[in-house]
Amino acid sequence: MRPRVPLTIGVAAFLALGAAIAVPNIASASATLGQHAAARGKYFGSATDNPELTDAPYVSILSSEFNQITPGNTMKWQYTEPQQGQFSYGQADTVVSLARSNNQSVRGHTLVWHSQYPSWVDSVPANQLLGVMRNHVTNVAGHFQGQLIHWDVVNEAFEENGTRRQSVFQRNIGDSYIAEAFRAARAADPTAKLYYNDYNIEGLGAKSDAVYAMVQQFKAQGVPIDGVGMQAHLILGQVPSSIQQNIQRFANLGVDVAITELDIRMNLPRDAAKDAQQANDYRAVVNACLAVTRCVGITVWDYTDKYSWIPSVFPGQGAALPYDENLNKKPAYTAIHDALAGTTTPTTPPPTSPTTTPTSGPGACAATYQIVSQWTGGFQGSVTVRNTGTSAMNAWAVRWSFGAGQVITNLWNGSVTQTSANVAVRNAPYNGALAPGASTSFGFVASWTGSNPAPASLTCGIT
Ligand code: 9MR
Repeated sequence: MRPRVPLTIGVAAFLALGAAIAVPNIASASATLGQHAAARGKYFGSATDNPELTDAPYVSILSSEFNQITPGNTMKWQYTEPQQGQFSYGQADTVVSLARSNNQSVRGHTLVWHSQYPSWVDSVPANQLLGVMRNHVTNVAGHFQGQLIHWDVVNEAFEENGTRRQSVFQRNIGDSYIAEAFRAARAADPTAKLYYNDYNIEGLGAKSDAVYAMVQQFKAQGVPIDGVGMQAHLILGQVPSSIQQNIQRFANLGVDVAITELDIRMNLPRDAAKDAQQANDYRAVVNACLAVTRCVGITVWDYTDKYSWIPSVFPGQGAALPYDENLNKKPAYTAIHDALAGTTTPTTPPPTSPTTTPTSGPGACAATYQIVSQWTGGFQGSVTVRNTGTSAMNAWAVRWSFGAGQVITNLWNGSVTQTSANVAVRNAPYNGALAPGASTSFGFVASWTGSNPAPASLTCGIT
């Protein structure tokens, strides 16, 4: 990657002054896509798939560059309910726990789709399919309850002309199947935001009009929809010019929007001109999302050409992602990075050392506070909670007081309340249980002005 000019100037000025403070942290100057997105109140994520997780260099970038993960396949019906009533979550759990260990949020993909479902579904009598679909949604969303930021509840239910796709669900249940799936998902996981997800709805057109009309109707009827996922499997040079306007019109209906499966394919082979066009295209998509407050984040459909789905489905096309097959960054990466960085390029180093308050005895725990990255006006923090006692814990709570007006804007892997300076974080439903010696962590993004000292002390306990 080319050196960032502001860093070069900053270091030179700093050296010239001969200041006697710590050298700026180089890592903060070349912050990750996830860190820059967080600084803009959004996420930048990647899809991944279980077979790729044996590729250590791949996992290293996946784990560090992105702050959101989508399992590309293993939450789909064919994996999660391969036989009727027999649920299987091992592979999806692997992706979710990897993401959690890296402080990344997870989008659930997908509960009801006309593709990648097991053949037994086709044999369910028509008058039983609604119950079968509800049972699937209830079990799968229930299994991951509290662990996901979003669910793609229904995927790709419309044709290009805006009519309903004649899937097995549409044919046997009728138009109401989408609303029914959303209701079942809300009941099973009240904390995940519920999305309708589709492709070719990034710009204005017949298909996005049909989705728009559905969302409008759901809002009027009280059907629990929270967001629209625009997949954005795009073609080089063909980012719809109306993309920002289209995102905004959905936002104006009172739903969030996410770019869920972004890739921009080209006719192979790559060359410099195509790479430059692709960089422009990625920049346009990122800027469109940044321009709309309710556009909450962007996910690339895996991050490297090594694992892209494109060449197998579109022969002769590919090179659609921001890293090449050798995991090298392409011009598209730099374009995304710089668009996300905007005016908030991190310039200040993480200023603090971790603060730890160990305690001992039954039910005792220790909390360690760390600033992961910091930029003008904001920072990402992480707190590790360790059971330092001799018996298992089922719940924990960590408290501290911010010393300089910091305010948490987003926290994951825990639930937070902040009353002026006082912060209390309790475990999420899935990370309260800690054996003696075991630890877990939660992450957060917060704002700061003036200075950002670490809290003087933290307390950790079971209530
Ligand atoms: O990336 C997925 C690929 O590994 C699968 O073979 C394919 C099967 O259809 O599904 C891919 O992901 C799709 C996603 O779930 C929905 N939108 C289109 C994506 C590309 O096909």
